[in-house]
Amino acid sequence: METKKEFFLECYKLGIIKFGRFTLKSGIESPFYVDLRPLASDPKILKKLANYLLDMLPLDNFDLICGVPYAALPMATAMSLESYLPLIIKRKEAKQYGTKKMLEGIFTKGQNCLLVEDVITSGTSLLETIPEIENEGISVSDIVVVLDRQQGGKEILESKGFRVHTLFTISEVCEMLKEEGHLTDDEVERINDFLSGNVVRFEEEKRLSYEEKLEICDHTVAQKLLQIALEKKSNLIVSADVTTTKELLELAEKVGPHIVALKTHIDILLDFDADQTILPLKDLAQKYNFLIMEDRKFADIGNTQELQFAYGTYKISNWADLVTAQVIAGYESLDCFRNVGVVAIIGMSSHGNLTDQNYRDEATKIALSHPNVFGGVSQNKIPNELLLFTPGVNLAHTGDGKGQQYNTPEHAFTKLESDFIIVGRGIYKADDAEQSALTYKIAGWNAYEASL
Ligand code: S5P
Repeated sequence: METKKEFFLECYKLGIIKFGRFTLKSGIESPFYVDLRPLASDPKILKKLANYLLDMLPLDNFDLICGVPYAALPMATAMSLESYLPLIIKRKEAKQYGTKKMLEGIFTKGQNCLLVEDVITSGTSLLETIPEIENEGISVSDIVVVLDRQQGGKEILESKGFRVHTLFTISEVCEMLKEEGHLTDDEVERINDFLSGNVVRFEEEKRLSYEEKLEICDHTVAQKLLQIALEKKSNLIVSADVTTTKELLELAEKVGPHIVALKTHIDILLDFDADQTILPLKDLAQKYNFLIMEDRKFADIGNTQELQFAYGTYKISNWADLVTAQVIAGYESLDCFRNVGVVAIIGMSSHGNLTDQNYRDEATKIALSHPNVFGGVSQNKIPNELLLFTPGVNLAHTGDGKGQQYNTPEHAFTKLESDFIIVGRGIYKADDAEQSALTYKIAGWNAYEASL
């Protein structure tokens, strides 16, 4: 014979209880979350559940059975099928037309109805439901509940004269899960704390510092960027979206001392020339100790990207330390980026972009697993194993009228736990680009320190 515990563990496998940190409807933070609806999707379990519930009850007392909508409806139906107790259905809202009835089915005044509820917390929803049934001339004496969250509901109903039969209590369930190794002592303690009415404090997961990131990010380019960040006390990348070599080099000269990397869109230069553009840029990178990040956002099949990376006018593979790449063409499309670090485009900053949660999740999986990738561009948090680059940063504007959306350095470091901010027009369009770079550098570093 299966024990009650074995039965519960079968139910648990359907995902009916989750542990972690949840905000309840009331705004209270709870260390667990219960949703018994999945039980109805497993017919064998639902049937067993019905029999467990029926076994606890003085069945002769009841003429009818009714579930509190919606989660308990399939439970009450299954119990009716197993016991031949006639089912009535309680509406959530009265019908707008016709009879305006709250109860559907066949019943007569004076009958006694067994009420079925999936979870009882404070008891409020039962206290609202019972009068609606009683208004139809039907009496309620007993309530059967699958799980008691032990937050006072059972006691309130009992004090009003109802008999409340519960199959499981949350403490009993936690005990069983602890015995099976699904919960740690700490978690059980926190749950008990919560159940005794205390506000539970969740340990905030701390963002990682650059020193800590150095321990876990082993790509050589990631290591270099992190070391430069620590040496210069900077997390600033300037986006040099200028159209002539002269402007590019002048900007690099001005902002070089304050940045970890200079980001280029090399194909917007009107006068690109490997000797005139790249050689002096490389010298400045060495002089001021920054890396060169070509924001090419590759987005093609591996073979084409390989050609775009190493051939053509720009021969990016000859000079870039890191490049950006979409991951839309899949894992193998990234194999061609040898000898550089790749920053994957996971989420974009522009209004109406298509990088929704599902896309970002899939892109993150590729970024995490590909050895050439050490970071991601995103407007959302990404896993600690990757360095997060956040563009769309501007202290003076919230947008550019062309779809770009801006946030502050505080937002990037505190909300997104970003590692590097990318600033374009906020710096190269400023009257004094050097001064502006310094402003963003200080704002970025202060925001990073504040976020630790
Ligand atoms: O989602 C993105 C990704 C990138 S790399 N949003 C972006 O704005 N970028 C780049 O960051 C963009 O191509 C530009 O070079 C820079 C932002 O420039 P700004 O002038 O708007 O600061």
